[in-house]
This record gives sequence, structure tokens and C-alpha cells, in this order.
Amino acid sequence: KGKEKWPRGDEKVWKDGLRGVDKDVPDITRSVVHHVQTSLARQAYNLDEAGAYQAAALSVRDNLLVNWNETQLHFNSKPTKRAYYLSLEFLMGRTLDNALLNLGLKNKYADGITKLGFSLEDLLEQERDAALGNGGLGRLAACYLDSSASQELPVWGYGLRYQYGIFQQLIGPDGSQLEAPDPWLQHDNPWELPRSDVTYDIRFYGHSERVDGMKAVWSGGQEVLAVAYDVMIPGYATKNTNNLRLWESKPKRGFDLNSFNAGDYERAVESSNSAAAITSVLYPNDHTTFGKELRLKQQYFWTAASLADILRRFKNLDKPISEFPEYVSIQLNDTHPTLAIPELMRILLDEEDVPWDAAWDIVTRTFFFTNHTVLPKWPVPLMQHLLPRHMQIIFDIVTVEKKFPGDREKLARMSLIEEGFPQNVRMANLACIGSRKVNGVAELHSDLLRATIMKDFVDFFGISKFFNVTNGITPRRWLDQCNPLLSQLIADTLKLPKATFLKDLTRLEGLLKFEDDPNFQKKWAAVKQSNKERLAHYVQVTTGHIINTKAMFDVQIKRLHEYKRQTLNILGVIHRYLALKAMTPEERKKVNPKVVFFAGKAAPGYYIAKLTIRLIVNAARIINEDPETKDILSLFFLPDYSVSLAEILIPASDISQHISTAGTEASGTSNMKFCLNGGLLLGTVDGANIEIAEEVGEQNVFFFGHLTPAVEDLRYQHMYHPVPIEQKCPGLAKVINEVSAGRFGDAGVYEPLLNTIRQNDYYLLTEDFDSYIQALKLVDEAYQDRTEWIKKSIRTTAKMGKFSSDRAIQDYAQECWNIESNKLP
Ligand code: NBG
Repeated sequence: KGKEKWPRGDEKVWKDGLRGVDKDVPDITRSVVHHVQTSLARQAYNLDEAGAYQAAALSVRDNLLVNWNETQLHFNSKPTKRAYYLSLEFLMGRTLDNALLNLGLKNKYADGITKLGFSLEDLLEQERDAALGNGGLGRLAACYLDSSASQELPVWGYGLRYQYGIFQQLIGPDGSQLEAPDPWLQHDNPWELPRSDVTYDIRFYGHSERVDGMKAVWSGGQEVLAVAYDVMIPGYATKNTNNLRLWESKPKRGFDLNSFNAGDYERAVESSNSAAAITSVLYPNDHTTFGKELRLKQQYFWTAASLADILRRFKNLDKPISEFPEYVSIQLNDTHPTLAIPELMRILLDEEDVPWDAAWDIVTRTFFFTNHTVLPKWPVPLMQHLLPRHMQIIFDIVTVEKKFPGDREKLARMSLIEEGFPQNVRMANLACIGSRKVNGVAELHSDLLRATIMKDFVDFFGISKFFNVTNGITPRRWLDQCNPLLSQLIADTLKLPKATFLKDLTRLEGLLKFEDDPNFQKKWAAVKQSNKERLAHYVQVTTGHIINTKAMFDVQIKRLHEYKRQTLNILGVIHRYLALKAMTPEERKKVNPKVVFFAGKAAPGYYIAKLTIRLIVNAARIINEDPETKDILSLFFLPDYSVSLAEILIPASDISQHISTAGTEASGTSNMKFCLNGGLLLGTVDGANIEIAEEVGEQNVFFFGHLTPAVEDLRYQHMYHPVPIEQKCPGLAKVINEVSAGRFGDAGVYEPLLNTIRQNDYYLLTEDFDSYIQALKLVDEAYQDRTEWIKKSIRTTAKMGKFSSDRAIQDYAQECWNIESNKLP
């Protein structure tokens, strides 16, 4: 860096640091300098920000490790019931900031880092997101880990350590999404500990031979090694530090010796590659299961390694195997880990010599199943090939457990096997009958489960097996970390230490007392304003655009999906643009300016969703350049949506959109994050939007659109009595025609997208468009009365207590897991 002064910062501090860590004087700068020297083998004289971040992270990790070790000792000191959260996705985001806040060390580190000549804020930016998830389901798992540790509950997560997380999203010259790999492990990851001592052999393929009755011997095939990596999960304001164990696949031997001896070197190397391939990449599709062999392999690899590990821990307790469910509860996060059910059966029958009935009893007292979405299935022939023993067990469950009474149609619906060519295994049915309880993720979703897809099972098992846990979010990351100004204002206003409301979010209700206080309103608005400026700064740095921060900020950020209806939003924006264009300059002067933000990824193979991105990007290019309107309407698609980007966008929003077709969004969790940060909600009567409105009062949210019970009928009408769009919804037809005519470039490319609306319009845009435009108008009007808007914003934040993931985890701990908090002294 040319003439810059070296070392950076205070030379004496660096020199002191070189004397090493003094156990009696826990000194932050010393421990950072120590890591620069011994872990990185670098010096003050050549240290860049990336290196300083590594050293700071390693120093923080030392703190976590001590707590982590003590927590394990503490829980091992007497037989403790534990819960395990099996999730194929953990969308953790960054760790350093969160760890510092949870440890209560942020200010001290900020000082220490400054003395060393760096800024903590800059170092935080050096960290890459751990993006081992697609969206809501994976981020929920991350929030639940934070809440479990913060409430001192003995809960571990189990997942996979993907070499490549969710792809990086780029936008090509024509406005389309491009995908690049996410090599997040390229630099050392200070937040994980490889455990070469914790490994298991996992078998695939081969053959299964029955020996006396229900037992079998499974042998041959391919064996792969599962190696554990541990990620420390610090609780907030507690020493308790839990564990997230992620598995990596490795070839069992360096290469396949048989092939090697036969002189086939290439095949030998290939087999070792195929073992490593199992955990190489996170599948970027969400909500849908493609019949991909590698994905089924991932699912088995992960469930088998996790169960082996759980069983080993249980065996240390020296209890009879029949007591397994007294010490172990396992939560299945969606159907992905369903193979754990036949796998535990296999272990019990084939390895532990437990008779069938006793084994099934243990299994059905151990597992709990959360449904997050539609129903995946796996072709029987693939399962038979990859996991012959498990397919046998599934067929045995079908025969032995065939006690479901009722007509043949009902039986066919409930069966684990769907008839057809090929037959399929219905994973949701297997998860349901193999679990003690089944839950949905918001009231409406759980009601729908009970009334529709799980109805036959409700009739058979009784209603008490089916219940609801409304999702939640951690207020540590989604208030204190992403919006420090707001959390400070709340603490000052309520005269409470932050920890009080960050651990009991219902305390926010205390803010209601201040909603009419003009002084408080002013401070509240100032916080929002500075978060808008932070976002504007980010946009300017990343895209070069300058944003009017006095405008209303309207945000929709989530996975691109037809049911989430980003298309409705962009067509609404275009509708607004056309209306502005039709105004006189005088009329335009009276319009309140608005900036619309989109962010989100589309699955690489999801053609229609990718067209929506392209339309947003190209519409933005036209709209943002239009001299007549650009001061009152601008539009941004921010590429490469991530947890870290959400942390900037959410605190800056005035209004956010959650506009799924009614009955399609199981819950949604970003809706809760926006509201917690004082953003108002524009949405359909769907998922957790409903419960948010129940809490904050319907006068404080903007609802529109048809309700769930109407959806099926409307779809039926679209199928059998279609009405042309010009007749059904002229406003929308006009917008679509403009797009089709090439007003936003590329006439013709959008036809397949527009046709989904013109033709059977499965997601009901033509039905909801008019009320959507009406709702947007109400939002504009409400925003004019700034004081009333601020009050709504305060009320919204104040009533978010229910949506803390601490509450959700308590629901699980009590309804399902039967575990107890145990705080480290
Ligand atoms: C998603 C739902 C969301 C819900 C999250 C978390 C999947 C498969 N499902 O509505 O679509 O909020 O799960 O429960 O990601």
C-alpha cells in the first residue's frame, strides 16, 4: 500500500501482543496479535483486512470453544434428554458479528481492533456468508439453533457441509440471471472444527438378504466415509454454546484398490471422486424434488451418519435401547430426512436385535415431523437400487402396519407406495406414520394440512397428533444485529437493558405507551431514515445509482416463485409507470416518490421465474432512465440476495410485500423480520401474515386479494370456463400488452411468462390485480400522513413478541421434545 504507515495502529500495542497471551489478563489485542503470529504466520507489517478478519475471528473462536467445551461437559455430567434438529439446510449467514453480540464482546473488540489499526465494521465485511440453504426453511433452522442455545436447551443441529453453497447470482447483459459457484470455503473457515476422530462408514447399493423373519444382512456395494465438522452455536447472554454438526463425505480409501489392481486407474480415481461428490453441492431447487440419485444419496448419507452419532452418544448413557426415546427426540425438518425412519428401523432390527414391534414403537416415539410444503416422492426402483435394505423395510412397514381401516380409495391415498409406472415412495406419508407428532408452520397452514393432505391420517390417528407451531425469527440477528440504532432506541425508551427484550420479545409492547409521544416519533423516524441511507449507500457503491432516500421504500425479497407472485408486483410497478406517464407535469409534482426493490434467486432450471427476473431488470433500465418519471419512481433488482443483504434491506423498508396466492405460502418468515423493524406489511390473507395482522390489528396492515377457500373454485373456473383477460381484468391486460409490444425491450421473450397469466392463470393474478392496485393506492395515501404512518410502524414493532423464535422453540420443547433448559453456571 505504498507509503502507508506500518504497522497500522499503535506500535506499542502490537509489541505487547507479541509477548503472547497471558492467561490471567484476557486481553483482546494480545489474543488477536497472537493469532496473527501463530495461526496465520503473518506479521503486523504485511497484514491486510482479510488477515485481520481471520485473526479476529480465531480470537473470538477461542472464547466460543471454551464455552462450547464446558457446555458439552455440563450436559454429559448427568443423563440428559436431548433434541436433534435434522435439516438439509442451515442458512447461517455471517458469524463474527453475531458471535460478538451473543458473547457481549462487541464494544471491546471494536476498541481492540481500532488499536491495531483496523475497523471492526470493515473486518465484518470480510466474512463470506455461510449460505448452506435455499431460503425460508434453511434460515428458520438457523434461527432455531440461536434460540435453542440462548434458552440453554440441549439441542444439536445435524446437516451437510457442502463445498458449494447456494449459487452466486449474476445478471447478464440481457438482464437474465446467470449462476456461478459459491466457493465459500476457498479461504479458511474459522468457525468450524474438523473432527477427524468422529467418522462413520456409510453404505450404498449392495444387496440385502433376509435372515430369520424381519431381520436382514445388508452388504456389498460402496462404502463412503462421513467426517464430522463442528460449528459452535453461542447462546445470547449465556455461556451455553451448542453444536451444529455438519458431515463431509470422503472416499473410504484413497481410491478403489480393486480397480487399481486391474490396471484401471481412471475408474479408481472416479470412485473416490464420486464419494467426495456427495457433499459437494447444495441443490439449488427449493420446494420441488427432482428424482436425482445424488440428492437421495445426500439424504441417506446425512441421516445415516447423524443417527449413528446419536446412537453412539446414547450408548454412553448405558441405558437399555428401549429407553432411547426417553433420551432422544429427533425433529425432521420437512421430508428431506425421512430416511431416518427406515434407517433407525434397520439399526434396531439388524444390529440391535430388537423385534419389529418394539423397534417400531421406539421409532414412532423418537421422531417428530414438520411439514413446510408440498409432497415429494421417490421412485421405488431408484430406492431399491441405492438402498435395498431400506426399501425392504418400507415394504414391511406397508404390510405389518397395514391397520388402516376404510375403503380402498382411502387406503390407496394413505399408502406409502403410490401405484404407477414406476411406483413411488411417498415420503410425507412415511414421515407422518413414523412420527409421534406432525406440525405445520402457521395456523392456516396447519389447518390446511389437517383438512386436506393429512386428512385421512387425522381420521386414523386422531387430531392430537397434528398441531401447529407458528414459525419465528431470532430477535438477536433480526433486530439487534441488523438494526443497532433501533434496538438502542428501544432500550433507551423502555429503560431496559437490551438483553431483557432480546430474550423476551413480548416486552416490546411497552413501546405502545410512547406511540403518541412526538419526541419518540421523531427519533423512531430518524432511525428509519438512517437505515434507508445505509441501503442507499450500498446501492450506490454496488450499482452506481443514487437513490432518493426521502422516497417510500417498497421491498419484496424472497425466492423467485410463481406462487410468491413477484410477477404481480412488477406488473403493478409497470402499471404505476404507465399511469405516471399519462399525467401532466403538474400532476406528477403532487405524486409521492417511491423506490421499489426486488431481490431473490430463481432455481437455475425454473424458466418462468427467470423470465420474471429478466422483466424486472429490463423494466428497471427503462424506468430509471425516464426523465419524466425517474424522480418519482425508480426500481432496483439487487443481485445475489443473501442473509447479509437482507440485514441491510429489511431495516430500510417502509412497506414490504408478501403477496402469495392465498393458501400457498406455508408461513413466510421475512414478513416477521420487516414488521419487527417497523416496516408495514402489504400482503394477501396467507401464511403468517394472518397471525401478524391478528397481533398488530388489521388497521395496521394492508390486505388484499381472494381468500383461501375461493382459490380452488376460481382455478376450476379458469380451467373450464375461461374468460379472456381483456374482459376479466382490463387494467392488467393493458400492462401485459405493453410488455408484449416490446416497451421494455425484447418483445417476444416474455411471451411464455405472460401466457401463464393469459392462459389458465393458476396463481390468480387476473383475480387479484385490481384489489392489489387498490391496496397500493391505500399505502400511498397512508404514507402521506406521516405521523399516523409512524404510529402504525411503532405499533407493528411493539406487537411482534409472538414471532420470536424463542417462543417457537419453547413450543417444540414442550409439545414434542420434552427437554429442559440447563444453564451453565
Ligand atoms: C418454506 C415455506 C415458507 C416457510 C418456510 C419455513 C420451504 C420448502 N418451505 O412459507 O415456503 O416460512 O418454509 O417454514 O422452504
